Amino acid sequence: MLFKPSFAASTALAVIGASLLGSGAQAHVTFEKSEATAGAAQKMTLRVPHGCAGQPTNAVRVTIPEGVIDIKPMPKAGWRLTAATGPYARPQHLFGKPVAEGVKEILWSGGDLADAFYDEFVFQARFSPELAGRTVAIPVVQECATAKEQWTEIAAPGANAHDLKSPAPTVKITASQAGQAVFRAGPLIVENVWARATPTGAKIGGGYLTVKNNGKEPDRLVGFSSPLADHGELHEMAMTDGVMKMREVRGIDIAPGETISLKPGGLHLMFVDIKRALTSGETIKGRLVFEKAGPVDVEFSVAPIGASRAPGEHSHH
Ligand SMILES: [Cu+2]
Repeated sequence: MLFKPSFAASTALAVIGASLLGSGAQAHVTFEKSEATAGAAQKMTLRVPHGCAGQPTNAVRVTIPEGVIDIKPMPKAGWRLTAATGPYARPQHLFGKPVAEGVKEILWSGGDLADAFYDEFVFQARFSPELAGRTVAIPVVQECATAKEQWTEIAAPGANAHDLKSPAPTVKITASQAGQAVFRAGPLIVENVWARATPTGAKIGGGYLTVKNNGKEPDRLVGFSSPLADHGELHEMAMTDGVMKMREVRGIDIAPGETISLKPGGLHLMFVDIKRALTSGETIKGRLVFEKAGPVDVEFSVAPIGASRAPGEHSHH
């Protein structure tokens, strides 16, 4: 007489499981949302759809990668929560202040999540603006009595994560405002980084941005390079023989509290001897070098040929 009800119960569970997990036959550990915004606090919900080879899950261990800061895991009834901290490979910034260390691992342990059940593990995270445009993998390990499920495989750049057997859950980081990422070097904030598309056969291209100096000391932009150009130069526009022409300058000073704008018709970056045309819609890498703040890697959003402002930037009234 007990057989029938228990059979019915397990069938009902299977149906619940199927509706929660969709059609994936071998569901992976994933985040509920596949995208996150750079720079802002994000709620990250990790979905655990099954145990390890039939065993219940007793612990969930999450490794926090570089550039992911301001971590606050959510406590969970029936689980012990610990967060291990450590130094960052390079300093991050939070609310304009440098942060040298933070949570590197979250561990929910001492729980008992049956293989047939589903649960969610939640934490707050903030993704560095430098991660904008990238897909970040966050490795997770499920620990059971005598087995583990290691969701730690990370696709090589450009490779397809779908080919992995146990992929780390990923989240694609989108830029914070108007499609533009924010880059930081010490007290300097570099924004609105863009370039103009170039006609076929062109040897040079223009790059533009704004730099704000939030520090107390003056700094100076002294160098620019890009893998797409033989070399980079800093240029200004100046009157030569009654004609406005561009010419190279040694450096561009940024006083404390000042914001300088590099824009068409004024100060600008020059991609010199480009290896191919810059194409509207693409993102290209570059590096700025400041006298005090040092090098900072940036990404240029490429606007159409002859554009006067960055992609997504609105005109000011
Ligand atoms: Cu120029």
